Amino acid sequence: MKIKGLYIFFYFLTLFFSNSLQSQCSNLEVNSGNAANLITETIYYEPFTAQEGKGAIGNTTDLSGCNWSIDINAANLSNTGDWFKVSNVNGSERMEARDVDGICIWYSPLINILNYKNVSISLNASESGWLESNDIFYSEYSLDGASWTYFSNYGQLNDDFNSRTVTQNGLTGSSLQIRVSMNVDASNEYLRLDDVTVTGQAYKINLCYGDPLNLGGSPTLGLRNL
Ligand SMILES: [Ca+2]
Ligand SMILES: [Ca+2]
Ligand SMILES: [Ca+2]
Ligand SMILES: [Ca+2]
Repeated sequence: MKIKGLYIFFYFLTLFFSNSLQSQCSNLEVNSGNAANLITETIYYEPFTAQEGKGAIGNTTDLSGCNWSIDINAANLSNTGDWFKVSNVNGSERMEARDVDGICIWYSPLINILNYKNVSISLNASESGWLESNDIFYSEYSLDGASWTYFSNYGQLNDDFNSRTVTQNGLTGSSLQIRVSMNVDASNEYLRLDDVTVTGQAYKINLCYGDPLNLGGSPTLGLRNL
């Protein structure tokens, strides 16, 4: 009778622990295959929503509340009909250049991309009016503070390009900054920037407390002087 009682005790003990372990680890999912846990996340997105009027109009600049900046030192905004500002175009706010007579530059903030691989940038470039070859829309990035580099797809647009999605893929580093240079020289010519987006891939995995995780590499043995 004693032995039978012990069996029943261990049976319920086993039942209790197996149930509690199951509930603890219900979120554990193991995927096999190459890079199965890589997911794409949006790191930075600028749609210029609710920022109408931010930027420069004539000789007045207002960037309050913006995390981006501009440089209009090379431009000539001679009256309030000349601007490099956020405008509402067909219901969507965009950064817009009109009659600026010199290079205007839009700068993104410094974007932290340290924990991501395969970082991609995309932005929407568009124009309106009859543009010429000296009306330009250049998109560049700087990785880890290095020199400015044109996006690989449509990094240098000019003349009547209509609308383009400008892209750069496959970046890896610590920090990223984007700048867009525009120049148009007539009041019926417009260049517009919208939806600046940075995405990257990161490893995501849920682990239960006590589960082993091998991150690769060789373990090293440290000996302390006792
Ligand atoms: Ca927009
Ligand atoms: Ca002007
Ligand atoms: Ca055009
Ligand atoms: Ca022109």
